[in-house]
Amino acid sequence: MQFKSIIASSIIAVAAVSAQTTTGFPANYLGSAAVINDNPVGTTYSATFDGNVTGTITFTANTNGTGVTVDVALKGFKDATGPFNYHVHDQPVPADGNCNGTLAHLDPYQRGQTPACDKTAPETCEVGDLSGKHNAIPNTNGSLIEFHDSYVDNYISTKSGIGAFIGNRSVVIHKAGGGRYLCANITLSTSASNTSTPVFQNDESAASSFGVSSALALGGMLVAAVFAL
Ligand SMILES: [Cu+2]
Repeated sequence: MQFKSIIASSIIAVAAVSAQTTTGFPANYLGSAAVINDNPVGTTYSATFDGNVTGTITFTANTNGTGVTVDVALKGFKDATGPFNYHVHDQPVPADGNCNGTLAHLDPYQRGQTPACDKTAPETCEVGDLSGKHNAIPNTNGSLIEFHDSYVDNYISTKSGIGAFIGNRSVVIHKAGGGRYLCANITLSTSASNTSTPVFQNDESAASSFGVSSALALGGMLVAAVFAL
């Protein structure tokens, strides 16, 4: 209940209500990230890579509305040196594909990149710092790797209109040293079915969305089976 009122209010209100240590953080740091507990259930966003890395990162709101499950299924990384950090960045990829156009990490609480994210206190990390809060993609030493990961992140959100919203932004994968390696837009895959202004989706389009993400995750082997459903 308290979080709902925080979310509905401005970011200034978050800073005022949150009481935590800000030692070592920038002076304008607004404090720990709120757990988002009213994500629209059934909403899925995804970022699909189709180049030197192929695959998808899928963001699905949990069924109780709290937190977002992130499924990472990526393959490639032969032509670059890791470990590869990856983040949600503030802006989508511009038309020219230049990853620099995605600007900085998603960081609605203005904590910045220093000090480094502490996995044991993810609420104090940049909201978009997925590899910092969870796992980086390991170095490949020039060989092909497939990276799979799945985790819940309580601070990113599929609810539009708040700072933690990940839709219409992008994921950037970085090389060792921080240079931008690849980027992909985060786009809506499946709409919520229980929003206050319902958007009805027919079964066919829902099945198509499901088919695309599943097929990518399973190496394209289940396309026929899914569409047969
Ligand atoms: Cu980044």
